[in-house]
Amino acid sequence: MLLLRGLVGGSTKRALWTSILLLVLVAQINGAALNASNYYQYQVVEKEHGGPAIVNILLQDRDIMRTWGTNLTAITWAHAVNSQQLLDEALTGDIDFIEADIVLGKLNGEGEDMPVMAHPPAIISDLTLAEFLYQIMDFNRDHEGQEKGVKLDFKSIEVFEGSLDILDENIPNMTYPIWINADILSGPVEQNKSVPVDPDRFFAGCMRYKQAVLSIGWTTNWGADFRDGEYTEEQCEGMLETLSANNVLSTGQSITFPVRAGIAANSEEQLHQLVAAVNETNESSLTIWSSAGDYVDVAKLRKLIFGFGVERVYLDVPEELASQLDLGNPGNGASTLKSLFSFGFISLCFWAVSSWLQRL
Ligand SMILES: *[C@@H]1O[C@H](CO)[C@@H](O)[C@H](O)[C@H]1NC(C)=O
Ligand SMILES: *[C@@H]1O[C@H](CO)[C@@H](O)[C@H](O)[C@H]1NC(C)=O
Ligand SMILES: *[C@@H]1O[C@H](CO)[C@@H](O)[C@H](O)[C@H]1NC(C)=O
Ligand SMILES: *[C@@H]1O[C@H](CO)[C@@H](O)[C@H](O)[C@H]1NC(C)=O
Ligand SMILES: *[C@@H]1O[C@H](CO)[C@@H](O)[C@H](O)[C@H]1NC(C)=O
Ligand SMILES: CC(=O)N[C@H]1CO[C@H](CO)[C@@H](O)[C@@H]1O
Repeated sequence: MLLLRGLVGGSTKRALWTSILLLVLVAQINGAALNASNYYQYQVVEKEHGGPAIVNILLQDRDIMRTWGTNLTAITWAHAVNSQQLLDEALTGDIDFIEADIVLGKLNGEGEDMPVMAHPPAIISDLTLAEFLYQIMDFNRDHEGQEKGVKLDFKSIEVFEGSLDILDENIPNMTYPIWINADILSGPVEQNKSVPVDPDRFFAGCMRYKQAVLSIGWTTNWGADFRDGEYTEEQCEGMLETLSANNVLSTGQSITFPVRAGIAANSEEQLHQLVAAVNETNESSLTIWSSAGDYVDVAKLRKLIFGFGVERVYLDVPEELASQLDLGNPGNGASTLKSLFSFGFISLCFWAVSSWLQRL
């Protein structure tokens, strides 16, 4: 202070003090802006393979915390892992979750019908469900901290019920995420080609796997030539009705709704209502999936994802769509404001203060 007094005098001194005061104020505002954003939240833990910074969340009801992150869209998927070769690739690859389909069919086309890994109309596979689960468990045992999650998509109620013995043996031993998926209701667009999995029988079977996430959706009819079509209010209400009729909302099991990207993009309001309704009693999320070649309104889908937030949306879509979504760039709105505050505010204020000083 003494030094300052000796060096400057008169109006220059007053201007300097005002600018120091302003700078202190600016630094404080800037700090508060950083705190108000989720900036710190994303900086707590680095993901193992160098993905975005993340924090711990609980994916199952055991006391196992994992660093999957609050950014659920950053979780990576191997989709339709329905053969030995694809399973080998998925296990050695740098992905978090293995998704596969199960039908009642034949191993290598021979012998009795049993649960095998295949997507209809295929009913022949070189991989049975039992072997599939065994190999993943074996891998996960040897790769602590890099375990892969499993999502099983059961294509009929017959194959689900025929798999219960295998699931009984395996699921209690799983120390990693397990999702059980089925399309339990007829959905968009006027889908009437495939028969949904009977919801009552499906939930009855699922009740014994408290640690499993229930992934429950609608059958869909969509593709490259579709533009209109949405998850209707009736379809979402139907989902709520079957959930409450089967007491699913009182069990504490986590729920995710798998929705097809192109259709979900048109259904923002209904999906918000659905998730909010389930949220009253239980945790729920969306899993956005897409088939290669599906028409998707990318702008609308981005809006949907940022509307729910990346901490509530899993994203299992082809790479092309994922890159079009450009989720690293939230675009206009709150997030832009956030980064403007975080990184641009100080320099903006320096500029303001210095131009003000020049006018004195
Ligand atoms: C920001 O949050 C941290 C931790 O909650 C707190 O210690 C710090 O004082 C806050 N800073 C400001 C400028 O509010
Ligand atoms: C599951 O764990 C039990 C007890 O440790 C063991 O006896 C059983 O063989 C395991 N099952 C599988 C499929 O690994
Ligand atoms: C399925 O839906 C289409 C289009 O609405 C309709 O033309 C067809 O008759 C329906 N088929 C059955 C079996 O209901
Ligand atoms: C879900 O419920 C919690 C607690 O009741 C609430 O804080 C949160 O805002 C709800 N989220 C949505 C998306 O409705
Ligand atoms: C979430 O993950 C996606 C995909 O990895 C990434 O592009 C995006 O930047 C992440 N967002 C946040 C807020 O971390
Ligand atoms: C994860 C979660 O919120 N679970 C709750 C689901 O609903 C039941 C009944 O209201 C609660 O007991 C669980 O804690």
